[in-house]
Amino acid sequence: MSYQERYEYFRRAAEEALRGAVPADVPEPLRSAMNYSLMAGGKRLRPVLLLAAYNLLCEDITPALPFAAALEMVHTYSLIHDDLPAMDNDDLRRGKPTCHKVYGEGMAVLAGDGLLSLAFETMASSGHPKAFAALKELALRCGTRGMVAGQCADLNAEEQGGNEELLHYIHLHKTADLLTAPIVMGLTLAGADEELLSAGRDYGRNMGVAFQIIDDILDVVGSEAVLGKHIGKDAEENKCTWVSVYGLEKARQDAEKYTRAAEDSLSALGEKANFLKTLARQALVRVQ
Ligand code: GRG
Repeated sequence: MSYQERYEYFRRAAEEALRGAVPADVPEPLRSAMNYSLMAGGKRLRPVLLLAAYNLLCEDITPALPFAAALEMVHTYSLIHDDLPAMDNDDLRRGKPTCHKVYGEGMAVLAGDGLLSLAFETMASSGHPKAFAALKELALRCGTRGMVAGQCADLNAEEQGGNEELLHYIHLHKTADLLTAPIVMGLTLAGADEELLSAGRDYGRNMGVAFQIIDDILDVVGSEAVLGKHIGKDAEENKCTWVSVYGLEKARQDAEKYTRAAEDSLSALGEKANFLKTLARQALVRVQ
């Protein structure tokens, strides 16, 4: 299978796991609001990362699917809440009106809350023998010392101004934590040893930081039509980004540096790591 075919294989499997994941007895309009954002497309990068990491050790990816779905639920909740007027105040996401524009702010808050708790319900109901360890990894990475902490620093920086230390903290926690979780969860579910888990953590951290640097760059030079969201907002809102702290040129160089570190962290795996290495490279040259 080529890289593209493999990505599509994992993406489709995740898409299928998400279809019908919101239970039928969730009251309306909450159910529609959750499904609206969950099924709005996107790259499905986090589920793909989890399935690829799992697939390094296990052929049949079926047992990992509830965890792949859970990751996308958490990611979607974070996007819904991030788009609210109280945070980034965006009206466009994934090329569509944001959740609160369609369902109202109150319902968007609840749709995010609902997706977050449904993610943990989905993992807990999987019956996988390693479910508890995977669930704990996601709780730590998305919570108050992970993504939520990163978002807190991001909001604070708007008020207080940014600096290098804050910038690294934001990139590590707001973004890299939720890109490291899939790798560690996939490997954990597949029964990896500590050496492989440690390599996976290094890969996720470096790829995650590079991913956010590119996001910062795209907010300056990207295309709104391709990205499906407004650009130029970071500067408008005085955000602490790799571009605002280091400038565009160094941002490009550092994105390359972190991507190479991500690739290198998997070198002991040889050819088996080709998909994840290519994914990190593709993330570097992405336009959306
Ligand atoms: C509200 C707790 C809370 C956290 C929000 C996700 C997030 C943290 C903010 C969204 C804005 C942003 C730039 C986040 C950094 C992570 C990132 C680049 C998200 C976009 O992820 P993609 O590119 O999106 O994978 P798609 O739409 O493809 O899934």
